[in-house]
Formats: sequence, C-alpha cells, structure tokens
Amino acid sequence: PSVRCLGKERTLGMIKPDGVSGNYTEEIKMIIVDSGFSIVNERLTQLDKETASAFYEEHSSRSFFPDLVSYMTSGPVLAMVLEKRDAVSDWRGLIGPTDAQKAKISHPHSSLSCSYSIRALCGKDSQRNCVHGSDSTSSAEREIKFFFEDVVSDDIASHQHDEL
Ligand code: RTP
Ligand code: MG
Repeated sequence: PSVRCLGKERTLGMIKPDGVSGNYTEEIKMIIVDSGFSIVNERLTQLDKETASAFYEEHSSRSFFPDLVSYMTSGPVLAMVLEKRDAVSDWRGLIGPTDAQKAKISHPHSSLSCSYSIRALCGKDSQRNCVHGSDSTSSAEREIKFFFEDVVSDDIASHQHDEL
C-alpha cells in the first residue's frame, strides 16, 4: 500500500438546502459516523448568490449554472469537514451518482461496499441531490478553506444572535 493510504484524509461534505429543509441532517450524520468518518468541524450557513457562484465556479459556463445557484441559495446548508482514511473517494462513493434517480436504480458499488447511497435516500433528481462531496484532494483542500478559513458569509447562529 502507498504511504498516502496509511494516513487520514479530509474532505468537504455538505448537506444541501433540500437535505437540511427535508430534515435529513441527523440521519445523514448517523450514516457518516457509521461509515467510519469523523465529523471534525461543521458549519450551518446560508449561502448568498456570490458565495454559491464562487463555490461552484468550475461550472459557471454550464447551462444549469443559474439553476444551481438558485438551488444552493434556497436555504441553509450544513458544511462538514469529514475525516478518515481515503475520505475523498469514500465520501464520493457513499453519496452516490450526481443524478439521484440513477442512485435509486443502480445501487452504486462504493469502496465501502454500501448497497445504498445518501443520494438514493434523500435526493430527487440530477440537480436536487441532497449532498455534496469534494471530487479530489485538491478540491477538498480548496473547499475546506472556503467554508472554514475564508469568511464566506455569517453563520446562521450569528445572524440569529444579531437579530436578538
Ligand atoms: P457536487 O459537486 O455537488 O458534489 O456534485 P457532483 O460532483 O456529483 O456533480 P457536478 O457535476 O459537480 O455538478 C454540481 C451540481 O450541479 C447540479 N447539476 N445540475 N441540471 C443538471 O443537469 C445538473 N447537473 C449538475 C447538481 O446539484 C450537482 O450536484
Ligand atoms: Mg462536483
């Protein structure tokens, strides 16, 4: 085995607005922990148009981009730093394919040998797919910084605090 595999790795997982508003947060967190990940940091936040566009910048020329930004700003998201060995690829396997309809039919083989995926559980279609996962170690590094080092927007909790 390569040396890289001996150490733990971190990835950015996110429960998207449909997952949070559909009350899937606790169930998803149970699946995460049962699958051997540690949730080392988490942040509930409301993305605005600018931050959602920046997060998905790689898709800015795609026809689905405006819809994606509307979707991602439609309610709070829960960003999480997930840690385990091979966290990036294992989390991608656990969330399943982009199209939640395919996730429901195909039962993708992940490296965790799950017979289900989170998108099969709570996703709806190719856009409203409930969760996000970094697609590479370099994306993971960028995305963890995005939510946990850059101040992308105020946390929900601080908004509520401000309004008291
Ligand atoms: P994610 O980045 O959110 O983890 O999803 P992914 O890698 O599986 O898929 P990606 O190609 O990166 O697309 C990002 C998100 O854009 C929305 N999308 N809509 N209407 C469409 O055809 C379409 N295609 C993609 C989805 O919300 C997807 O997760
Ligand atoms: Mg992606």
